[in-house]
Amino acid sequence: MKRVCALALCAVASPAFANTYVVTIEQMRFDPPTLTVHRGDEIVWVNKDLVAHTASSDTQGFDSRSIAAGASWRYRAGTPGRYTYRCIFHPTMHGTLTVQPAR
Ligand SMILES: [Cu+2]
Repeated sequence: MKRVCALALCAVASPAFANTYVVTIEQMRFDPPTLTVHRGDEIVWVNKDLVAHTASSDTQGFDSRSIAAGASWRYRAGTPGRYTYRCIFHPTMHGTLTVQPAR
């Protein structure tokens, strides 16, 4: 959690009160697997594996497309709701992003 806070401080430029959260993809897992943010916050999925992954909402929420090994993908949380997501390459990889209304 410390690392997340440090990053949030670095990236908190805009908009006011928005935070940045990091989801690490490592060993075929999203870490943390569940995350709650507020509308306007940014989530960065960082792929530390040696293969490509995606963070693809099971509904129409968001889709990173392929995140190459060592790359990352940034998403600003929009419409509040609970979004389950997966890696389209590896069906065992699941995560949940909950977006609450803006602060
Ligand atoms: Cu994957």
